[in-house]
Amino acid sequence: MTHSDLPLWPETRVEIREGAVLLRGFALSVADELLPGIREVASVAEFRNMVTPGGHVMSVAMTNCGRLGWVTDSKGYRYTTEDPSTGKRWPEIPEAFEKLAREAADAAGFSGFAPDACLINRYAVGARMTLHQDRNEQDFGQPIVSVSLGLPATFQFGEVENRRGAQNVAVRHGDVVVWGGTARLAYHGVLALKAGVHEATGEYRFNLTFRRAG
Ligand code: MD3
Ligand code: FE
Repeated sequence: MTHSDLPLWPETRVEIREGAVLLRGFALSVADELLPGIREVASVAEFRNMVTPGGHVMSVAMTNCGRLGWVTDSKGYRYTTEDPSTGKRWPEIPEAFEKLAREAADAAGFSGFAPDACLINRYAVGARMTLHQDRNEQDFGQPIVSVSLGLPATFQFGEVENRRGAQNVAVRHGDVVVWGGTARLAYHGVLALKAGVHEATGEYRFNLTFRRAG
Protein backbone atom coordinates (compact mmCIF):
# COMPACT_ATOMS: atom_id res chain seq x y z
CA MET A 1 0.00 0.00 0.00
CA THR A 2 1.49 3.31 -1.04
CA HIS A 3 0.89 6.64 0.65
CA SER A 4 -1.74 7.61 -1.92
CA ASP A 5 -3.78 4.49 -1.10
CA LEU A 6 -4.19 5.46 2.54
CA PRO A 7 -7.76 6.42 3.34
CA LEU A 8 -8.30 10.13 3.85
CA TRP A 9 -10.79 9.43 6.67
CA PRO A 10 -11.03 6.66 9.21
CA GLU A 11 -13.86 4.25 8.51
CA THR A 12 -15.30 1.61 10.80
CA ARG A 13 -17.85 -1.10 10.17
CA VAL A 14 -19.97 -1.99 13.20
CA GLU A 15 -22.77 -4.58 13.23
CA ILE A 16 -25.22 -2.91 15.63
CA ARG A 17 -27.60 -5.84 15.49
CA GLU A 18 -28.20 -8.77 13.17
CA GLY A 19 -28.88 -7.26 9.73
CA ALA A 20 -27.95 -3.67 10.65
CA VAL A 21 -24.49 -2.40 9.74
CA LEU A 22 -23.15 1.01 10.75
CA LEU A 23 -20.53 2.28 8.32
CA ARG A 24 -18.88 5.09 10.29
CA GLY A 25 -17.73 7.94 8.05
CA PHE A 26 -18.67 6.10 4.84
CA ALA A 27 -20.20 9.27 3.33
CA LEU A 28 -17.58 11.76 4.59
CA SER A 29 -15.62 11.97 1.36
CA VAL A 30 -18.78 12.75 -0.66
CA ALA A 31 -20.57 14.98 1.86
CA ASP A 32 -19.60 18.07 -0.12
CA GLU A 33 -21.49 16.65 -3.13
CA LEU A 34 -24.50 15.51 -1.13
CA LEU A 35 -25.24 18.87 0.48
CA PRO A 36 -25.52 20.79 -2.83
CA GLY A 37 -27.67 17.89 -4.06
CA ILE A 38 -30.07 18.41 -1.15
CA ARG A 39 -30.18 22.12 -1.93
CA GLU A 40 -30.96 21.39 -5.57
CA VAL A 41 -33.74 18.92 -4.78
CA ALA A 42 -35.25 21.35 -2.25
CA SER A 43 -35.24 24.16 -4.82
CA VAL A 44 -37.73 22.08 -6.86
CA ALA A 45 -39.55 20.17 -4.10
CA GLU A 46 -39.45 22.28 -0.94
CA PHE A 47 -39.07 20.92 2.58
CA ARG A 48 -42.45 20.74 4.31
CA ASN A 49 -43.85 19.48 7.59
CA MET A 50 -46.35 16.80 6.63
CA VAL A 51 -49.40 15.81 8.63
CA THR A 52 -49.89 12.27 9.96
CA PRO A 53 -53.18 10.40 9.45
CA GLY A 54 -53.81 11.12 13.16
CA GLY A 55 -53.62 14.87 12.52
CA HIS A 56 -50.18 15.61 14.00
CA VAL A 57 -47.81 17.94 12.16
CA MET A 58 -44.44 16.15 11.94
CA SER A 59 -41.53 17.97 13.59
CA VAL A 60 -39.20 16.67 10.87
CA ALA A 61 -39.39 18.59 7.57
CA MET A 62 -39.28 16.35 4.49
CA THR A 63 -38.85 16.26 0.75
CA ASN A 64 -38.07 13.49 -1.74
CA CYS A 65 -36.21 12.65 -4.90
CA GLY A 66 -36.57 9.59 -7.10
CA ARG A 67 -39.41 8.02 -9.06
CA LEU A 68 -41.35 7.58 -5.83
CA GLY A 69 -41.61 9.91 -2.83
CA TRP A 70 -42.90 9.08 0.64
CA VAL A 71 -45.79 11.27 1.83
CA THR A 72 -48.28 11.40 4.66
CA ASP A 73 -51.53 13.32 5.01
CA SER A 74 -54.97 12.77 6.51
CA LYS A 75 -55.51 9.92 4.03
CA GLY A 76 -52.47 7.92 5.20
CA TYR A 77 -48.84 7.05 4.52
CA ARG A 78 -47.87 6.13 0.96
CA TYR A 79 -45.54 6.66 -1.99
CA THR A 80 -46.48 9.01 -4.83
CA THR A 81 -44.91 9.77 -8.21
CA GLU A 82 -45.84 13.46 -7.90
CA ASP A 83 -45.12 16.03 -5.21
CA PRO A 84 -48.56 16.86 -3.75
CA SER A 85 -47.50 20.49 -3.17
CA THR A 86 -46.79 21.15 -6.86
CA GLY A 87 -48.29 18.26 -8.85
CA LYS A 88 -44.89 17.79 -10.51
CA ARG A 89 -42.84 14.59 -10.50
CA TRP A 90 -40.26 14.40 -7.69
CA PRO A 91 -36.76 15.49 -8.84
CA GLU A 92 -34.37 12.72 -9.96
CA ILE A 93 -32.00 11.14 -7.47
CA PRO A 94 -28.64 12.93 -7.98
CA GLU A 95 -25.94 10.60 -9.34
CA ALA A 96 -23.72 11.07 -6.25
CA PHE A 97 -26.62 9.98 -3.98
CA GLU A 98 -27.32 6.88 -6.02
CA LYS A 99 -23.67 5.84 -6.19
CA LEU A 100 -23.24 6.23 -2.43
CA ALA A 101 -26.39 4.21 -1.67
CA ARG A 102 -25.32 1.40 -3.99
CA GLU A 103 -21.78 1.28 -2.57
CA ALA A 104 -23.01 1.33 1.04
CA ALA A 105 -25.51 -1.47 0.41
CA ASP A 106 -22.76 -3.44 -1.34
CA ALA A 107 -20.39 -2.93 1.61
CA ALA A 108 -23.10 -4.32 3.90
CA GLY A 109 -23.62 -7.39 1.72
CA PHE A 110 -26.60 -6.27 -0.39
CA SER A 111 -25.31 -6.16 -3.95
CA GLY A 112 -27.36 -4.62 -6.75
CA PHE A 113 -29.33 -2.17 -4.58
CA ALA A 114 -31.17 0.20 -6.94
CA PRO A 115 -33.22 2.70 -4.92
CA ASP A 116 -36.26 4.29 -6.54
CA ALA A 117 -37.03 6.53 -3.55
CA CYS A 118 -34.91 8.89 -1.48
CA LEU A 119 -36.64 10.59 1.43
CA ILE A 120 -34.73 13.63 2.71
CA ASN A 121 -35.42 14.45 6.35
CA ARG A 122 -34.42 17.78 7.90
CA TYR A 123 -34.18 18.03 11.69
CA ALA A 124 -34.10 21.39 13.48
CA VAL A 125 -33.61 21.62 17.24
CA GLY A 126 -36.24 19.50 19.02
CA ALA A 127 -37.31 17.58 15.91
CA ARG A 128 -37.66 13.84 16.48
CA MET A 129 -39.19 10.70 15.07
CA THR A 130 -41.07 8.38 17.38
CA LEU A 131 -40.59 4.61 17.16
CA HIS A 132 -42.10 3.20 13.98
CA GLN A 133 -41.58 0.56 11.30
CA ASP A 134 -40.98 1.29 7.62
CA ARG A 135 -43.61 -0.87 5.95
CA ASN A 136 -44.88 1.12 2.97
CA GLU A 137 -42.44 -0.59 0.58
CA GLN A 138 -43.30 -3.53 -1.69
CA ASP A 139 -40.37 -5.86 -0.96
CA PHE A 140 -39.05 -6.14 2.59
CA GLY A 141 -36.19 -8.22 1.19
CA GLN A 142 -34.67 -4.95 -0.02
CA PRO A 143 -32.53 -3.04 2.50
CA ILE A 144 -32.83 0.58 3.61
CA VAL A 145 -29.77 2.82 3.50
CA SER A 146 -29.64 5.81 5.85
CA VAL A 147 -27.07 8.63 5.53
CA SER A 148 -26.57 11.15 8.35
CA LEU A 149 -25.31 14.67 7.63
CA GLY A 150 -24.67 17.63 9.91
CA LEU A 151 -25.54 17.71 13.60
CA PRO A 152 -25.28 14.41 15.48
CA ALA A 153 -28.32 12.45 16.60
CA THR A 154 -29.32 9.34 18.50
CA PHE A 155 -31.05 6.51 16.66
CA GLN A 156 -33.23 4.19 18.66
CA PHE A 157 -33.74 0.70 17.40
CA GLY A 158 -35.82 -2.03 18.92
CA GLU A 159 -37.27 -5.37 18.00
CA VAL A 160 -39.33 -6.39 14.98
CA GLU A 161 -42.24 -7.41 17.22
CA ASN A 162 -42.61 -4.39 19.50
CA ARG A 163 -41.28 -1.05 20.71
CA ARG A 164 -39.93 -2.35 24.00
CA GLY A 165 -36.27 -2.41 24.97
CA ALA A 166 -35.07 -0.05 22.27
CA GLN A 167 -31.31 0.55 22.20
CA ASN A 168 -29.55 3.78 21.31
CA VAL A 169 -26.78 4.41 18.83
CA ALA A 170 -25.16 7.78 18.17
CA VAL A 171 -24.84 8.80 14.53
CA ARG A 172 -22.64 11.59 13.25
CA HIS A 173 -21.95 13.53 10.07
CA GLY A 174 -20.99 11.07 7.34
CA ASP A 175 -22.27 7.91 9.02
CA VAL A 176 -24.25 5.41 6.95
CA VAL A 177 -26.47 2.62 8.30
CA VAL A 178 -27.76 -0.26 6.18
CA TRP A 179 -30.84 -2.04 7.55
CA GLY A 180 -31.68 -5.34 5.94
CA GLY A 181 -32.45 -8.96 6.55
CA THR A 182 -33.92 -9.56 10.01
CA ALA A 183 -33.46 -5.86 10.94
CA ARG A 184 -35.53 -4.56 8.04
CA LEU A 185 -38.80 -4.38 9.97
CA ALA A 186 -37.35 -3.40 13.34
CA TYR A 187 -38.94 -0.51 15.20
CA HIS A 188 -36.73 2.58 15.09
CA GLY A 189 -36.78 6.28 15.81
CA VAL A 190 -34.66 9.38 16.34
CA LEU A 191 -34.40 11.25 19.67
CA ALA A 192 -35.07 15.00 19.72
CA LEU A 193 -32.23 16.91 18.04
CA LYS A 194 -30.04 18.86 20.44
CA ALA A 195 -29.20 22.46 19.60
CA GLY A 196 -25.87 23.00 17.91
CA VAL A 197 -24.09 24.39 14.90
CA HIS A 198 -22.33 22.15 12.37
CA GLU A 199 -19.82 23.60 9.93
CA ALA A 200 -21.44 21.84 6.96
CA THR A 201 -25.16 22.22 7.75
CA GLY A 202 -25.54 24.97 10.36
CA GLU A 203 -28.33 24.32 12.85
CA TYR A 204 -29.67 21.23 11.07
CA ARG A 205 -29.29 17.52 10.73
CA PHE A 206 -30.21 15.91 7.40
CA ASN A 207 -30.89 12.26 6.79
CA LEU A 208 -31.12 10.63 3.38
CA THR A 209 -33.15 7.41 3.45
CA PHE A 210 -32.80 5.29 0.31
CA ARG A 211 -35.42 2.67 -0.38
CA ARG A 212 -36.61 0.34 -3.09
CA ALA A 213 -40.25 1.28 -2.64
CA GLY A 214 -41.96 0.07 -5.80
C1 MD3 B 1 -35.06 0.87 9.20
N1 MD3 B 1 -35.57 8.18 9.25
O1 MD3 B 1 -37.63 8.42 7.57
S1 MD3 B 1 -33.60 5.75 9.11
C2 MD3 B 1 -37.64 7.43 8.31
O2 MD3 B 1 -32.77 9.66 10.82
C3 MD3 B 1 -36.56 7.29 9.32
O3 MD3 B 1 -34.44 10.45 9.71
C4 MD3 B 1 -34.39 8.14 10.06
O4 MD3 B 1 -36.60 6.40 10.11
C5 MD3 B 1 -33.83 9.52 10.21
O5 MD3 B 1 -38.49 6.52 8.25
C6 MD3 B 1 -33.29 7.39 9.38
C7 MD3 B 1 -33.07 5.11 10.62
C8 MD3 B 1 -33.43 3.71 10.85
C9 MD3 B 1 -33.11 3.17 12.04
C10 MD3 B 1 -33.45 1.87 12.30
C11 MD3 B 1 -34.09 1.08 11.35
C12 MD3 B 1 -34.06 2.96 9.89
C13 MD3 B 1 -34.40 1.63 10.13
C14 MD3 B 1 -34.42 -0.26 11.63
C15 MD3 B 1 -35.08 -1.00 10.68
C16 MD3 B 1 -35.39 -0.46 9.47
FE1 FE C 1 -38.12 4.91 9.44
